[in-house]
Amino acid sequence: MRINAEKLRQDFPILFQEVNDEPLVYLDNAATTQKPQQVLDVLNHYYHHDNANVHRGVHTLAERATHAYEDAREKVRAFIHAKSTKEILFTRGTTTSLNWIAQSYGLKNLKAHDEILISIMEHHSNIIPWQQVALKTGAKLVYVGLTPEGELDLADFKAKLSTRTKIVALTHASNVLGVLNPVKELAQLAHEAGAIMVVDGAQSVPHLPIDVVELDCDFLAFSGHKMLGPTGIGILYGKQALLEAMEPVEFGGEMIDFVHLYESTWKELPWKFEAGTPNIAGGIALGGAIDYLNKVGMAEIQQHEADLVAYVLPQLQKIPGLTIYGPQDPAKHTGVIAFNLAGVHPHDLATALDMEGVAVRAGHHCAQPLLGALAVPATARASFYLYNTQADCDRLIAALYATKEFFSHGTF
Ligand code: 7TS
Repeated sequence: MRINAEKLRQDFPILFQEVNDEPLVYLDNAATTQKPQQVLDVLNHYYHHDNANVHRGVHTLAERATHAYEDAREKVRAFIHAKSTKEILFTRGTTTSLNWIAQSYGLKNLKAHDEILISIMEHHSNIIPWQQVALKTGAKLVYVGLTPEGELDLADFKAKLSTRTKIVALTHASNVLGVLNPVKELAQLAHEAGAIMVVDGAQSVPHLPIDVVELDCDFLAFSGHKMLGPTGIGILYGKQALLEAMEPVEFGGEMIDFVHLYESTWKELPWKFEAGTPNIAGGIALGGAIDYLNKVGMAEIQQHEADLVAYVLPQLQKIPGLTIYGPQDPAKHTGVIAFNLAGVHPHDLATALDMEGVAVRAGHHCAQPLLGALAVPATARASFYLYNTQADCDRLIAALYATKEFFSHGTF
């Protein structure tokens, strides 16, 4: 069944506003997504009825809050098909999740001359934590490059993967190129080489069905705010055996079993990693976001975005002077499309589109090594989600022609 995006849009109150006297078209979903009324209601309900600290009180509100928070963890588990809630850690977001892996697993398991294999298309959040670990351990950071089409170069990956490789850390979907990397196949190759497989799922988990058992990744990081949930909440999935053997990154309240004067013991998984009062409302609302996504259907969301790309990409390709980065075949492109218009700085382009009510991002998209490889300082980027429609695509195309016209003739 195809998604009825016109109907879904009604659930997102923020979309119904004018920006610069034009109805808003929100195409910055790779940065963050909007929240449906159902998620706002969950947040509101929690603070109106159940607010209390979790895991410590015996009073009714504390029990309700704890139950709702742990219920949300179970929803996350089911959503990515993890085997146990012990494998689901609440974090602040993808960035925190990746830092935890680097600081806990990385620092403990890497030594000088070991290699960490990442790719040139990584977000800074999947680069800098590894740089830091490499600096501290003497391990070496190795980059996989791109094919001329802008996809991950599998031959280069295979050439650089060796018995020295201890960690492979790759994004599932690029936040610039709009490509999906074959992480299942890559995980298998990583395992054959004796490495673990870390997947940055920030741009994939919100957009397609995910099964961590099938992917056989060792860790998966993603953010709630990119999948209709609030900011400040995210997930680190890790295989239980790995997490059991790892030390927490943060210490303090909540995560302890018993505190002696000079040493302490930790709670069991997943709580041993979760020091301090967590983002309770955020976790519960992420559960609400998952309920919403499940109701729409992840396969349906993936299909909807593919339909939008099949509709809009050929139209973008027809605009003279417009360069699109990543694969040119709509079937290979996710709902993230980065582009530049000849003679117009991407920031000016994004500002001009905003004048038409169309919100896109411009900049380096926290992927400076990638932009270096593409030899551009910045790009504009449109990114789609379940509430975007063909009418939104039409508005983007019309706004691009209007911008082109303005910059060539000075008549906006
Ligand atoms: N990894 C990828 C692939 C991302 O796209 C992002 C955020 C992150 C990690 C970090 O996520 P966070 O929630 O911890 O910030 N990407 C973007 C973007 O493309 N525009 O703004 C944020």
